[in-house]
Amino acid sequence: MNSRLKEIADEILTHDRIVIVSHVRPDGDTLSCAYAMKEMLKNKGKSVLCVCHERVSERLSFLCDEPILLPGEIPSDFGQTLVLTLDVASTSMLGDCASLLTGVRSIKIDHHNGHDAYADVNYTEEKTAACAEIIYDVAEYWDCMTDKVCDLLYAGISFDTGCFKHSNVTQQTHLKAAYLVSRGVNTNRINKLLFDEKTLSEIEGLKLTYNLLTFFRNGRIALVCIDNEMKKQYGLTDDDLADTSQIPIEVKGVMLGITIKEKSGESGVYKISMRSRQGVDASAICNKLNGGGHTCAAGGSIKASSREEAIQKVIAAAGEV
Ligand SMILES: [Mn+2]
Repeated sequence: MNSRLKEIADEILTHDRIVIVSHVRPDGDTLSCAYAMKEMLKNKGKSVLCVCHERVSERLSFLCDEPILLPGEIPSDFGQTLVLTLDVASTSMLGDCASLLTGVRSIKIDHHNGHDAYADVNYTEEKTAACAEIIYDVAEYWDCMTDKVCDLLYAGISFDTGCFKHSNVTQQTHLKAAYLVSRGVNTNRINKLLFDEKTLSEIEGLKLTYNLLTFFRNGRIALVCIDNEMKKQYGLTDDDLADTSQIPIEVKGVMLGITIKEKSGESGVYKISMRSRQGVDASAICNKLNGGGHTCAAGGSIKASSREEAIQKVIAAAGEV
């Protein structure tokens, strides 16, 4: 572990009351990091709360030993002296948790491209596949690898690598996972819960996604766009559609896979998720669409008056890059 991360880890331990923040639409990495960090700090006698802009989906709730708090639910007398954000690339990814950073010491630990230095201390490892890999280093440094911490770190790493399939996987990723497996992590159980078990309505969401696949630029771009009317028509929630981002890029020959979903309750706002093959920088395209992320996986958000307009805007941005 490098000396800068050691310094940050040392500083965290100087605080006794800590709020850990996960990013909006909390995923398996941000949650695993938060709950592993909470476990370690609790074992060191600290008071810790895990907080997020919104609730955790049912699928990922197995990662949380107690429900995540919304920012407004932090007891007014908690008296945190540190806010620690894990896997949160930018202010917009903090959502309503952004206000928690005013008037209190803040540390950001992350692994996304781009440098939104919204905290007092900003630590980013861009080449690291999962934020959980960074928290792994902290756990090792603190000598805090309990069974529970090992389970959570494995889940975070597996989640952000698509079960070790994405191009972000490195030798380090496997070495860290191998150690966690040697400690007895039930990889089969965790990976099943993360990737394989789907509800019937999630299957309906996948069916709709496959049906809506459209191709641009001689089949090099595959796109799916789902608006609120469609969600209503098919009785689908956002959770039912959470696993669809990977589908367009699965088509052979596609270099850029795009999913666009109108935000529930915010008509006219479209969230974009992109996956790309080598040579296509998804984060550069998403930078043009009020977002960012990794080279091969990124996201953004636009306003459009119709589904067609949303598609047109996104394809135009992709064309520029
Ligand atoms: Mn992550």
